[in-house]
Amino acid sequence: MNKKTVFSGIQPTGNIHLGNYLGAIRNWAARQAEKVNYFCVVDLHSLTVPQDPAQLRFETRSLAAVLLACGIDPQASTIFIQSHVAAHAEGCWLLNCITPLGWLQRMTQFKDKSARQESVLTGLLDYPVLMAGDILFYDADEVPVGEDQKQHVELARDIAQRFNALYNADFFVVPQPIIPKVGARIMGLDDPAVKMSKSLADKRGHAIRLLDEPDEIMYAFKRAVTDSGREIRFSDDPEKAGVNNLLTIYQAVTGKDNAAVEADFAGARGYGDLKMGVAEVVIETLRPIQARYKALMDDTAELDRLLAYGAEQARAVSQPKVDEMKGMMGLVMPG
Ligand code: ATP
Ligand code: LTN
Repeated sequence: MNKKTVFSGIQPTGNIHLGNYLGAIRNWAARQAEKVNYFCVVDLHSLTVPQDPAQLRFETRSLAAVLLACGIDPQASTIFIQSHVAAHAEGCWLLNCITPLGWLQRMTQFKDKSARQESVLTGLLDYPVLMAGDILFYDADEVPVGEDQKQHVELARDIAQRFNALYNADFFVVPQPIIPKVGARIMGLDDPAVKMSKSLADKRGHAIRLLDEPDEIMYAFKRAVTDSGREIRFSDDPEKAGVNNLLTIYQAVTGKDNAAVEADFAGARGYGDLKMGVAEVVIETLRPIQARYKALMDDTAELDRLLAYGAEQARAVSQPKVDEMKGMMGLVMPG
């Protein structure tokens, strides 16, 4: 039986949080055996906004350790750092040269992020082309992402189809975005109208970071914004977005259905009990992950060895694909 190929990318911009775990990493780990998997720490993507070099270096290793701690198995999957595989940057250039500028200017993430910055880097505009290459150079069929990245995967589809049409070949697989239903969008605890996000996670009380101590997790849940009522039920009323978010987190962590989740809080005296209940299940879920993370960061030689092995496997797939593209586009191959 032919297994589907899945490509997942995550940026090492620090502050990896519960939204990333429930919306992305956890689902990646769960499906490893059924698919051919690539897990990529996309450090080149992080350069699209200014970075402190020492911090980026630390965060890249740290994120790789988090992924391994969350259950990504280097025997079952290919886990690697994007910049270790030169085909990504090289192939991005080739894709740039068939991608119309207007496609990139339309991207909502570019419009949002560039509006918040004084000086916008070229890399930020080009970000979705680099991402398209990540996916296309591995012939990925599926790309698990949160709702916010769907437009970028659709752009990767457009780029794949354009290349195939221009060179009259069935060369790139046209990938599908895979969006998980539960936990697809975890909102900020301090403001349930915005998604929990790494870039806001330095603000105390916004996010649960995967490496937070139990006390800090308790602090953030205790201060979570709710509403002036006392009804604990799922709801799409914007007024009740805070309570809905807490229930969504509880549901994603416990795997219970809506009715069972609401039943667990039927006897609650108020939102205080809800917050404590959610905090407890989150703390217990993160405890073993944190222990495995610490062990990996205490032995970086082993971590680097695992990543070198992953890069070698990734190169063996993506470099021939990019070399073939070069030939198709009229570049002379070295003799
Ligand atoms: P940034 O704030 O820099 O945009 P981010 O927190 O959105 O960062 P990404 O690196 O963009 O994190 O995303 C990593 C993965 O986690 C992606 O698949 C993304 O869709 C998913 N993800 C991010 N935030 C959430 C969230 N709040 N809920 C569910 N999934 C999320
Ligand atoms: N843009 C994505 C990260 C990313 C990615 C990818 C995701 C880069 N390359 C390839 C899936 C496939 C983000 O910020 N979440």
